[in-house]
Amino acid sequence: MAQALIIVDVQNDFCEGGALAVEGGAQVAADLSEFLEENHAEYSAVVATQDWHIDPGPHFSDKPDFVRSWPVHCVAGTKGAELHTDLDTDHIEARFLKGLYDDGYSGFEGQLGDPERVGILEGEKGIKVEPEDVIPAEAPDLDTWLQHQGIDAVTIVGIATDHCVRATALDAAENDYAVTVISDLTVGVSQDKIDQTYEEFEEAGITVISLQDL
Ligand code: VGL
Repeated sequence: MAQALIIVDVQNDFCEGGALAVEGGAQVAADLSEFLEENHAEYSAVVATQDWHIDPGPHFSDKPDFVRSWPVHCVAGTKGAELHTDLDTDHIEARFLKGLYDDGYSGFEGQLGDPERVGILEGEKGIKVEPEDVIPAEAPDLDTWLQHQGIDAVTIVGIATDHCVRATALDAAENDYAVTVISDLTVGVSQDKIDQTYEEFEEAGITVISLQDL
């Protein structure tokens, strides 16, 4: 089996000090860097997803319920939308940007883009670059890209267990990948919803392991 590692939304805004901080987010970033150093060669591909909001409608709210509506976070092109500083990006070969104009919970809604090009293009051209300009019109979505690489199994880690990790893992199973989630390389928002998520994973045939099982 050709296996990809999908790192979901390990972004500044989802870690301590960010606009929608999930407790333990920065620790996941650091632990993932260590994990990548030791294990990157086990994966045919290592990719990351990023929440990349431009105008996501009711996903943003002044009175968020933290279930379906959220404080403003991961605005495309801002520091909060960048991958967390403690995450070593050396082995990440592709980024998938999602949620430009909607919730974008699942990485499978993401398209290949290069978020760091915003600043570079602005420097080169001396003009304001729209965040969506870093996603070419013909950019593949995550499923198309994985298929092109011959990937048939995915391991999913990142933030948040009960939202974007959940949606990405369920979509991966739906798209017939063999799916593994490494529980201690994820962190979530609400314990009730995390427990519910693990039940859904079991029903969907998703394997949940901890680092010790590796
Ligand atoms: C997420 C809440 C709102 C996530 C994204 O990445 O899990 N959670 N938007």
